[in-house]
This record gives sequence, structure tokens and C-alpha cells, in this order.
Amino acid sequence: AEDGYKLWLRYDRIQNKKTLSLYQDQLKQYTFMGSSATINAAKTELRNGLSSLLGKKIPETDAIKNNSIVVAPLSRLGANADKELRAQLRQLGKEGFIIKNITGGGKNYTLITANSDIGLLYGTFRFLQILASETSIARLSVSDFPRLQNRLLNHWDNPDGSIERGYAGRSIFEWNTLPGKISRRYIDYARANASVGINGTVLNNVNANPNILTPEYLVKVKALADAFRPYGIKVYVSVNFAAPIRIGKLATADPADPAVKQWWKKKADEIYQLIPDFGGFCVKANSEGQPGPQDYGRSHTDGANMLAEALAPHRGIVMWRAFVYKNREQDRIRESYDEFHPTNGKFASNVFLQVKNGPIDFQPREPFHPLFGAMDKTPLMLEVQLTQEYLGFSTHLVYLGPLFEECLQSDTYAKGQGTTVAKVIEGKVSPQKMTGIAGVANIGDARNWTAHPFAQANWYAFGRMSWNPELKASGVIREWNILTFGNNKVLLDGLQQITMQSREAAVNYMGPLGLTMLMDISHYRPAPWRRDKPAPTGTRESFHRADEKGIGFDRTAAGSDAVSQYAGALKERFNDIHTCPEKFLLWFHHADWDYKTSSGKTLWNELCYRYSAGVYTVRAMQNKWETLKTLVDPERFTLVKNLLTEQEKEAVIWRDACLLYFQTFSKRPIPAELEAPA
Ligand code: GCW
Repeated sequence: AEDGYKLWLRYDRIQNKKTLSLYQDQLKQYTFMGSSATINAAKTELRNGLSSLLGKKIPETDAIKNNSIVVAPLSRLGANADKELRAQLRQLGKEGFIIKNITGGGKNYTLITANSDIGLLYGTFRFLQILASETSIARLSVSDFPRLQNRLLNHWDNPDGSIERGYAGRSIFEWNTLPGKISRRYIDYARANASVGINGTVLNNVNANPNILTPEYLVKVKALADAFRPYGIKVYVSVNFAAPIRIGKLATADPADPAVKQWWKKKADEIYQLIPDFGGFCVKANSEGQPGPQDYGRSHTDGANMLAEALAPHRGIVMWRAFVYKNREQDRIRESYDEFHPTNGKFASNVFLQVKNGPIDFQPREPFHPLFGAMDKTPLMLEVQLTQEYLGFSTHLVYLGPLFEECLQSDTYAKGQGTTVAKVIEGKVSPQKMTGIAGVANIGDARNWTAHPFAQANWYAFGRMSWNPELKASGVIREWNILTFGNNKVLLDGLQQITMQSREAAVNYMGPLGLTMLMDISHYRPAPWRRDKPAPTGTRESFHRADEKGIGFDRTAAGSDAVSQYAGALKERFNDIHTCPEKFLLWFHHADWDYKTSSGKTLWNELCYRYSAGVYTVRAMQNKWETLKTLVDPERFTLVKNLLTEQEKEAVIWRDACLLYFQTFSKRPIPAELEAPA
């Protein structure tokens, strides 16, 4: 049965007979040069992958033979590496690799080479992906390297096994049975990550239980670090800023207090004693009730730099999160920028500021976070969310590649045209000593890891786009579709259509034209009325600001002036209702119900059309899926079909709730040609 456990590492038997027999001729044996835990991991992967893809066992040999695969670091290649290859490898850094078909000395073989063992592992995974996509390997010449140094998953997993905003079961980290039991799942998790180039993982929730830093837990962290190390994955933990009080028996956690500094230093030493390549700390401070330096009248930089100092001798890093939310009176989207913009250049050199893709909170669509255009002296780490907190949990099919791409390719105009978010985090706009990206994981102990089979694609896409932020979402999903469902052309075309329209569908039924934060308290269903009432803290937080005149949040210079957080050219564009991109219309403007949109329709009618389009697109996805029935195994077919049925119902609920509610302000009819709300 197909239960999805293998993710995109299925290695299904090659279907095309011609390709299969070609591969069988070209891949008669393989040889590895060198030995290490990482090489062993690559060897196991290649052995299993080949025998599964080719339907027969391929023997290992100890010399380079004709029609073979040779996996060897440059240092072992000797005369087999020519000048050109050496020069090419020099450009690829520690993690890059080359896969190349070599003919010479009467032999023809496929060489996988790199500067390090981890490069070989990455190359091995890529080679198996190439085979799975039934591509010709006769004249293979692939070279690749990661554009970002730190490519991390962030787990919001708690020590008790629950997961904040997790929708795929409980945590895969079994703290109760660690360090003794290393479950098979840990290894498969590491394989999946390495196969897409993810090289780090923050094991626990940013709303951090301080106990993670106790000796009892650190030995468990060490056990995971040992299990992941062969796959090039470093472990990191989220720390609670009040840990010196909570587990250290100190009276304060004030970063200026020498005893506190000393406590963190000793804690870091203790960790590195156990885990010499420990990655570092992720910190959520002074946000949503978490402790932080501001509790003592100190700044974010005081807090981060103290931790950085403790980690620096061990080359550890701090990822200080820019997501601060304190329920203040003013426009909430301004908060993170207002608080962190002044810290530019003030963090220690081993501190990242970790910034969410948008200024609010992982909404279906947000403009990019303005800090990306404003922190030229601070390494920025982009944080995206794979778990679909605001995008239908693990029930809705929403491929997030287009969301990542939209953010990465947004032009900040920080240093003129073309200074995109991708270029900023790659360190190409202003030099960044460190580069990185983080994705909040959507992984749980569900048999298929992510509950929705298509949610696996978001993990995959995150990895691929972390490796290379310039990749196109459409190309990445095509890879995933092939690896997950095979090479049938009709099937692939269908999957491409379903996945590539899914995110826009969700935007349409949840928050079209720049509307945002219309969810209920669980963040699943619509409740546009919720924030019209005073919040428990006494602040009124309506994000849509609908009234008799119109709808939308005035963030122009005449309103909250959030536009001024963007660079000059962009600020002007957002500020003017006529030049503001329509997808952000109601994000930046309060527009009249009769405002003429680009389609020629009034704003109210356009809104009705967009909400309806969201529903219609989900139905189109259902219909398309139905046509693929004979091309997908029954288990996955039925599961996805049932999930799409749920999604359609929810999309209708979203459309109806929002339109009927907004209609109480607009007092205009829903266009007759659209389906009437129930
Ligand atoms: O989106 C909000 C979530 C919180 C989360 C917070 C954050 C981990 O609703 O659950 O807390 O963001 O990113 O810190």
C-alpha cells in the first residue's frame, strides 16, 4: 500500500522500458572512495536507490570500472581529476558537487565528486533524483552549490510531544525514550532533509520550555545531533530568555548582570562539551508574553549580544527573532520594523535577525517585511512557515512555492532596482558574513509525516528554494510531482495545474485584494467580525476596517504611514492607490465600495468575484484530480479526494461568511451571475 512514509524518496522502478535498459547498461556497478559516516550514508542511499529504481542489485566494486558510478572527493581523485574539474570544484565551496559523465582510458563512468563528504551525499541524492525523472545520463554535467549557508527547519515542538500550530500529529522527537532509543524515523527525517539540502534543525518551540537546557535534556539533544550528523544536519535549540532564573536558580535574567552572563557562558561550554558542532540558539524575546531583555530595561541587542558572546568561542550563532507582538495600540504591522530598524549594525557578528516573510504573521498573502530593505549592516535570516497555520492546516491543498517565490523575488529597492529579498538574504546587496533561511516545519508523527500528502511538497520546496532562492516554484513542484507520483505526462500536467493554482485559490477565498487576518481564533475558519470588537486587552484590531464608505486599512502617509517603512520608490508606489499593486490594495488603502478596479468592476463586485473565484478554483482542482484517478494509487487518490471535498466546503464557508458580513457595510447586491451565498 502507498502510505506516503517514503516522501519523495520512493525510488519507484523506472517505468519507461527503454530508459530502464539504458540505465541498466550504464550503471553496472558503483565504487566509493574514502570512508566516513557520511560516505556510508551516501553508499546506503545509492545502493538502495539503485536497486529499487533499476529493479536489481547493483554490485559495489573497489576500482573504477567501465559503466559505473564513481563517488569520490576531489582529494581522492588523483590523476582522474583534470584541471578543469579542479577549477570548477573550487567555485562550489564545502557543500557543492559535480555529477559528470566521464569517458577516458576505455572507460565510461558517471563521476560524483565534491570538496567534502557532505557534498558527495548531496550529489548522490541529486543523481538519484535525476534517475527517478528518467533523464538521459549519457552526457551528464551537473554542478550545483547552496546559495545560503544556513538552511534550517524550525520545529515548534514542545517537550511534552505537542506541537504549536502542528497539524500532522505529535512531535517526531520522542523525548521520553531519548537518548536510549534512536528511532528509524530520525534517520529518515535526516535523509529527507539532506536530499533537499536542509542542513540544520531547531528542535523545539520558540515559545521555549527552559528545560531544554537542563543536563537531562541536553543528553537527548546530543543523541539527536549524533544521529543527524552524518547527513550534514546540525542541531540548534530555542532558548527561554529567563532560563537563568527558571532552571539556574538566579534571581534575575538581566543581560547586564555578570552572574547571568556567566551562567550563559557556562551553559554554552556545557553544551559544546557534549555536542562540539552544536549550531546555536533561536530566541523569541519580548513577544507574546515571552521573557526578554526589555524586562530589565535592556535592548534586543543587549540580550542577543550576551548570548552571542557565550556562543562565539564555539562558533555558535544566535537567531534573534524579529517577530514582536505586544498588542499595542498602533497599527500592528508597523511593530517589528519600528522596534528593530534602529538596531541595524548593533548586533554582534554571530547574530542573525530572523525575519518573517511578511510584517504580520504568515498570512495567505502579505507584502514582504520592510526590514529586508532596511538592515544593510545586519545579517538577515528569512523565516517562512511550512505548517499551514493560516492556510487551511493539513486539510487544504495549498502549494506554498509561489508564496516563497513571491517574497524572495520582491524588489526591496534598498539599493536601487533589482535588490530583491533573495539577493538581500544571499548577501548580494550588502555583504553578509552569514546567510540563512528558516522554515517552520509541518512535520508530525503522521504516517505520511505531513497528514496532507501534498503538504510534503511544501517541505520539499522549502529545502530546494533554501538551497537556491532563485529557483522557480513551478520547476520545483514539477520535480516533486515526478518524485512523488512518477513520470506519466498526463498525470504531471494535471498535478502541475492543481498545485500551481492552489495558493491563489486560498488567497481568493481567504483574503483577496490585500485583505488579511480575517480568521477565527484557531486561525482556521473565517471570523471577519472578530477583530471589530475590542480585544481582551482593550485594543481594537480590525484589519479590514470595513464601513459604509468602503473597506481596507489606510496605511498611506495620511493613515498609519506604514508605507514609509519601505524604500523611496516603493513607498510612493504603495502610497498611491492608482499605482499600488491590486493584490495589496486593501492592505494599504481604504477604498470606496465603488472604486474602479483594474477589471473595470467596482471594488464590491470585484471582491464578490474574487471570493467566488476561490471556490470555483477549488472545484476545478477537484475536477482535475478526478481525471487522474486511474493514474494514482487508490489510497492516495481517495485521501486527496476526500480532503479536497473538505476544502471545497471550507472555501464556501469562507466566501459566504466574508461576503455576507462585508455586505452589511457595503449594502450592495452580490452580482446575479455569481453563485448566491447559502
Ligand atoms: O503566528 C504566531 C503564532 C504563534 C507563534 C508566533 C511566533 C510560536 O500564532 O503560535 O508562536 O506566531 O511566530 O512566535
